[in-house]
Amino acid sequence: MKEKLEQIRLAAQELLDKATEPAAIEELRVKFLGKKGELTAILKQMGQLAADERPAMGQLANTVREAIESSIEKRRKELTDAALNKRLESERLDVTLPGEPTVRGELHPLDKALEQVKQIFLGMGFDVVDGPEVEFDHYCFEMLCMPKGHPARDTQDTFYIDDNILLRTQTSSVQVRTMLSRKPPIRIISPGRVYRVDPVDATHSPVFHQVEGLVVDKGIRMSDLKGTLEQLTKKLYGEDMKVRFRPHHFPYTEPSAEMDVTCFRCHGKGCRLCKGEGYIELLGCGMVHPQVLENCGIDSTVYSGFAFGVGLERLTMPRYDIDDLRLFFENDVRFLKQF
Ligand code: 2NL
Repeated sequence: MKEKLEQIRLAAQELLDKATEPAAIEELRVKFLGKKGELTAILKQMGQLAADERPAMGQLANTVREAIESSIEKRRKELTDAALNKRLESERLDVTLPGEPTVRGELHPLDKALEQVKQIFLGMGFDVVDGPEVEFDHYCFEMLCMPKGHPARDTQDTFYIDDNILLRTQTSSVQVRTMLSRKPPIRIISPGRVYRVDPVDATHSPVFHQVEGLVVDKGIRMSDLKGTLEQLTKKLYGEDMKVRFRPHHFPYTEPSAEMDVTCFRCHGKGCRLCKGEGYIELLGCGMVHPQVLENCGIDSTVYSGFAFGVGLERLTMPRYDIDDLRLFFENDVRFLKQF
């Protein structure tokens, strides 16, 4: 029996050394140590032994069982380690290889210009306010003294969703919404995308960007309007820039004006760009019409205000010497890289 046990131990070791799969090892365990296994079979024969031989043989059988068990565990671990190493090897990453360079983009020139405009107005205590591009006719036209059929609507034709909903033609609608929801003093600018029915050419686009500004408080006067817009001009284009105001008409301001700035090309001497004037038209502005204040629930006998509107493209083009509006929207990197 002693020899038999020794044989089993050797046989188990030999088979284990040959095993290369976890499944084979499990098979082996059953074959030797299982209920119907070889070692178990031997143990069952212990009864036939003389009583004084049993303890020593029992101990030997246990030693053999433990030896096989620990060999199985050892082999199992060897196999899983080998499998892991193989996987690590095949999935090895060379972290010293040069990476794929990420091409870093830049802000669009319009975004850069807008950021600058925002900073200028934030510095003067204005809030930046946002609003919907799909807007009610009511906020875009009616509240601004342009009822249906008003001739001013012809020059600001837009895309209608239905009779009362449209793509906004100016961000005045945001200012109206603000006057309805806040109490004076109000100091805001409302930049954003606006829409007009205009065929595309070098100076027109059905989609462009506008920055409107609005101040409402007690005692706001034309001089506040002029000072604010002069400040904007000097901060944007340089301290030597001059502004001038010409009378104009908008249904929502009274009086209304257009503001010109020193010609960017000739610096005031007169050239082809400014048609000898020395000035270039930049924006429209005026004192908020008392009726607009009243429409928004603001007492026009107590409060007054000024407002202006300017195209962001128009504001940006002379700064970077861009002569065609379409360049902004074509997203040609050769153009975009220049700023
Ligand atoms: C332009 C210039 C302008 C305004 C916009 C405005 C807004 C409110 C009340 C009164 Cl809530 N005015 N905005 C004022 C003057 C000019 O835009 O050329 N528009 C066609």
